[in-house]
Amino acid sequence: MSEPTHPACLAYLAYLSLGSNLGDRACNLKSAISQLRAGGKLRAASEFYETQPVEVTNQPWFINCVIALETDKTPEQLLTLALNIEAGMGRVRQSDKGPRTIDIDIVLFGDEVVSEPGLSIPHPAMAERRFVLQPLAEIAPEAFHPILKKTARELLAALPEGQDVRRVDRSL
Ligand code: PH2
Ligand code: MG
Ligand code: MG
Repeated sequence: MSEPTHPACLAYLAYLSLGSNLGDRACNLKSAISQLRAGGKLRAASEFYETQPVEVTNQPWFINCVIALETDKTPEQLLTLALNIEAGMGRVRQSDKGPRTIDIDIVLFGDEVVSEPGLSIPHPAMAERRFVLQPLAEIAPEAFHPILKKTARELLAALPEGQDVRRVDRSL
């Protein structure tokens, strides 16, 4: 991102969606969250939710959560950190949207809009995904989608029925 729109002195509030459906899912999320602290200040972390797989449905249920990270990194730097954490945790990209030990997606980055190869912010599918909107609305109901001009709370309320999302005990 170029200088005028992203002065290095300004911190942005980024929302990241984390998901795991292989191995010890809750443990994987906790490990990723602690590693993401390298990217800024962890301002909030949602509860953990066990979620029905969507889009590619013949795979194990996920555990998902959303965190808020105050960061002075650029979106590209934050993406690089996320990809490095995924790789370090042994993520193997076997199939698009298939099973994974850890997936870290930037869903919002302040009210920035980013459209680059490999990085689209807001995340293009966030408005259709209960596994993103429910934890996001839990920690930030007023988080604002800069293209759809709607809050997380409004997007969640507009979702059709379906997509089972159940809060789970973090210690499980
Ligand atoms: N991620 C996907 C595709 N489908 N379903 C759930 N419940 N949770 C996810 O994190 C998820 C998914 C692609 O990233
Ligand atoms: Mg994803
Ligand atoms: Mg991803």
